[in-house]
Amino acid sequence: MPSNLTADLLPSKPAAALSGAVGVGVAIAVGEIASKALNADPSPLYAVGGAFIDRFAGSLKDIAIQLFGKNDKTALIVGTVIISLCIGALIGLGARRRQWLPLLAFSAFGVFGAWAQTVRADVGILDACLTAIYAVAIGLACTHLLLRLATPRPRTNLSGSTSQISPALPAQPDREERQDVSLPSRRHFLGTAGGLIVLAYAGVKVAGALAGEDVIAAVKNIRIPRPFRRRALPALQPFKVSGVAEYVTPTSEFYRIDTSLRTPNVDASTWRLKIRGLVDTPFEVTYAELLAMPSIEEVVTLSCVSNEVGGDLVGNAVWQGVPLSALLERAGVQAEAEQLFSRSVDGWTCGFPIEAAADGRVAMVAYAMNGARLPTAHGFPARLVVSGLYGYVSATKWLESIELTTWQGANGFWVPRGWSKEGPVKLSSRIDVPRSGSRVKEGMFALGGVAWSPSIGVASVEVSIDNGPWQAAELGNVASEHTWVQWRYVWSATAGRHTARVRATDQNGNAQVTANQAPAPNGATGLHQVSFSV
Ligand SMILES: Nc1nc2c(c(=O)[nH]1)N[C@H]1C(S)=C(S)[C@@H](COP(=O)(O)O)O[C@H]1N2
Ligand SMILES: [Mo]
Repeated sequence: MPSNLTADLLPSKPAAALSGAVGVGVAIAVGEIASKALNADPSPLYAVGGAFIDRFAGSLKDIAIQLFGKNDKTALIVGTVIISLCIGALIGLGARRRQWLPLLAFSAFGVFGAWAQTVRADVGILDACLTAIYAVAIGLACTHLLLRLATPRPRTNLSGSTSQISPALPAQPDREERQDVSLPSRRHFLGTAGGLIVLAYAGVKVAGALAGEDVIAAVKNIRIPRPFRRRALPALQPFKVSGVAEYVTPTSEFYRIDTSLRTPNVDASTWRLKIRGLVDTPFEVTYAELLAMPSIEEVVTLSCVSNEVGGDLVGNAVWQGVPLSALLERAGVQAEAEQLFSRSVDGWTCGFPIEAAADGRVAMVAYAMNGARLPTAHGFPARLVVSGLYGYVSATKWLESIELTTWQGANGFWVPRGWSKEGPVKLSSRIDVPRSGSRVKEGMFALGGVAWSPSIGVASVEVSIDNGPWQAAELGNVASEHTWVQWRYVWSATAGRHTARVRATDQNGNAQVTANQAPAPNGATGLHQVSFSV
């Protein structure tokens, strides 16, 4: 039974699968560690996840994709790891009979990771190759080590005769010799596999903590200067309806939307903002230089094009930064320039007509939000804030460059993915109180909410109960036309089921669009309605 012998000298199938999976797991971990050590962000794992978003974000035209909440992202990374481990298990199984297979398959993994790092994000080719080489070499070594530990060996010095197996000329041993095989130690194998998993996991954790500490240390010393021109907040609001969004959204509650799988940790000491393209004098500014320029402070409502009618992807914050006009003046914008196109350190892009940076509205490179340096999640060290434009065409976080170009010269990230090239914010209003489905007490009751049309301003808000006549709501105070306004409507609640609708008119006299339209391709329209009972 020569064929049995061959089988006996192979690792068992579960052991082989585990060897391959552990090797791939170690390779992924080494990729994480190496990219931290080399400061080559994103790591191969995250770059592959990011490449996936780039590729598929638009083909699924669902607006949920533009939202891409935090949980989806975790799921994407966990999914990528699980798929990789499964492929690793297959590699291990294949390696039982084809010893060359792991080398080939791991190399393919390495090339794919390095490709994603260099093409999807601009990690340097050298860093990407080094990361891939470390990851492949160490992962491969682990797989081979485990496979060896799992492989039964012929005992050599028993009879001093023919128990030696040559791969080229398989021996045809008899029954006795078949028993001259030392079975691998299962304990030794599992112990080694477990040890490697623990080491890999610990390595990733330690590298992450070390990298995080650097950034925290660097950021601790940042002092935000006093703005050259302040914007006063309304001293007092004429009313307060509990349950209505606060006038200034606390930073911790400010919505967050971006395609980045891991918030870029930008080192402010080496960061440069580049201004280039159709300008007379392209230039760069450092973080310190940016902070030293005369700055403005403005209250601006930012909103996401994906916000549904009644949705909460909108927030109002105090932003401090350098007016775009000052930077553009210094660069000297040429006559052919039509579009202000910006790029983030993680390769995301967007663009808007250059007029928006010059028509007097708030348009700035912001470095502080609600009185503190920009949080990482909202674009540290600097981002764009342009009043009246949806975030997807204007609000580049982790800003890296501003390029002046023609309108045809470039398309932002979302444009080829089914979203309009121009994205002015649509006049919108929302009911915060009562919540849909809630129950309120009989008698005098205040409905309330917010309405916004940044850069134009809201002139009036009206409420209709049970499809009755439109009634004017009271409006709160605002810092400027760039912010939302809180509204209140006091109503005498009668027992029963009711509906309330809200509509707004802007400072130009335009009424809110009542026809229902989904967020894609350029923002939702329709009136917000809630149903409640008394
Ligand atoms: N680098 C980068 N900047 C970005 C995005 C992104 O995906 N990447 N998304 C934009 C979108 S769609 C919106 S709505 C705003 C949201 O800003 P916030 O997360 O600070 O609320 O950021 C914009 N800036
Ligand atoms: Mo957005």
